[in-house]
Amino acid sequence: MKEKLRKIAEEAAAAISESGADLEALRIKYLGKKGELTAVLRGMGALSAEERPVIGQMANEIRADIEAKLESRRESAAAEALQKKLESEKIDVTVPAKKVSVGKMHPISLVQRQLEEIFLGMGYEIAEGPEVEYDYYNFQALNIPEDHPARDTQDTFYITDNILLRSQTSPVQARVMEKTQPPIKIISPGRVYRSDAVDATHSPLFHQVEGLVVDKGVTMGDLKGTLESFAKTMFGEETRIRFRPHHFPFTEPSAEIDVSCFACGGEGCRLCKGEGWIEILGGGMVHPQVLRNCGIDPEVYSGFAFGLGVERIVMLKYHIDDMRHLYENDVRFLHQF
Ligand code: 2NM
Repeated sequence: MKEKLRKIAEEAAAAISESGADLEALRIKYLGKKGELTAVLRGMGALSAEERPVIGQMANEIRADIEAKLESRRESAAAEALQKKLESEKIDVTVPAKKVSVGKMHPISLVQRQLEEIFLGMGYEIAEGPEVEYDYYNFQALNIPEDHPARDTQDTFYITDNILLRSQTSPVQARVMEKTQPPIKIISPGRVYRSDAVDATHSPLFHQVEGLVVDKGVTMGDLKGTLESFAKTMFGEETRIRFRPHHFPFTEPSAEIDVSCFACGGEGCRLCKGEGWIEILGGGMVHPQVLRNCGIDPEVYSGFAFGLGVERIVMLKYHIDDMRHLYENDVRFLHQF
């Protein structure tokens, strides 16, 4: 019997130390209810009174030994598994991080924001409206008669007879005047559309910022002061402005407005084509008929309005000679701003 126990102990030790051993299966094999050691203990009834305690003690020691070996192997297996996991999941925190590539603002957006900031700083609010507009707001309300050349299908994208893509942002201002009584002080930045062929200075889609102030006692002097202040902030303190008489259907009187060339200071250079002045704005006093169309009494209120093309400012500011660069979205171009 001792021999048998010794053999079990040896076998068990060998099996447990084997790499990849199924420890739970071995526990059942040797120590389980139907295990080999249990079988030996069951047979103890046949032993003599002297042998029984000796064999009993030996069996208990072997059981304890097998248990200890199993436990120790379990621990080392767990440690090994952990080590493996740590090895396989190791990260090198010193590896240089992947460069996050951050996009850039498009130069049109950049200049539009800058324009917005300047006018917000002067107390204007930003007004927005639909790009798909009624003929009424785009033309009729603004005193642009049926036979005006601006209405030609050559110039305007019509959706139906009375719905079109807005050709200016002034319809936004007509809408604001229609639903608000003065004082009104807004700018309306946004996309506008004209049926123009693409070339270095034209695009069927471009951007405008228009301004409108309506209140009691608003004069052309207010318009001049406003635009002078704007020009100095936008192009530098030394900038001067110049009004030249012009005609717009929605303003009377109307003017085209130049700024002194910010490249040469007025001497005449390539940028201003030797003129010393650069045309960037149109404006004037809101036509009384436009106020009336929008439910504002021109006997009580007066207003000024102005407008500019964002692309033109972008091109002047960044010395871009072809408008197409602004829409092709070549990242090598866009990256420069
Ligand atoms: C310009 C030039 C002149 C203008 C007029 C109006 C409105 F709605 F009040 F009648 N908004 N914008 C205007 C006047 C725009 O852009 C060159």
